[in-house]
Amino acid sequence: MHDERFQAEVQQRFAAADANADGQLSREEAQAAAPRIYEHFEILDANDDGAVTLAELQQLRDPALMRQRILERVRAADRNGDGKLDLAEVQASLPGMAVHFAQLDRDHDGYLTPDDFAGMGGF
Ligand SMILES: [Ca+2]
Ligand SMILES: [Ca+2]
Ligand SMILES: [Ca+2]
Repeated sequence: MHDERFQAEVQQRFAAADANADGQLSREEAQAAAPRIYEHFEILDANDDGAVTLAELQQLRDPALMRQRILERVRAADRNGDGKLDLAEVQASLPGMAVHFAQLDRDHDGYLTPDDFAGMGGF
């Protein structure tokens, strides 16, 4: 929370990726220049408006909030309600993450669970 160097770095990377300098990263901007943000776009876009702002990134540096947000997202994407996400569910709701499904699925059971997201962050 008080890591100023980290903050400065995030701000710098954010500004570099914000091609139209509107203070928000669209999905396209993130995909082009901020792959780590793109991968987690739907989670980082806390208000679901299709754009990630610096404020949203900073808010989710709080591990407790991040965890809560992930759980919220997993629940929303989990269409068959089995508590985990298969590739089809991820593709439908979290397209940025679908690209890295195999990597994220750390225990290789073909599903993403909240535990698979536990090490996330530090983007
Ligand atoms: Ca932008
Ligand atoms: Ca947003
Ligand atoms: Ca499911």
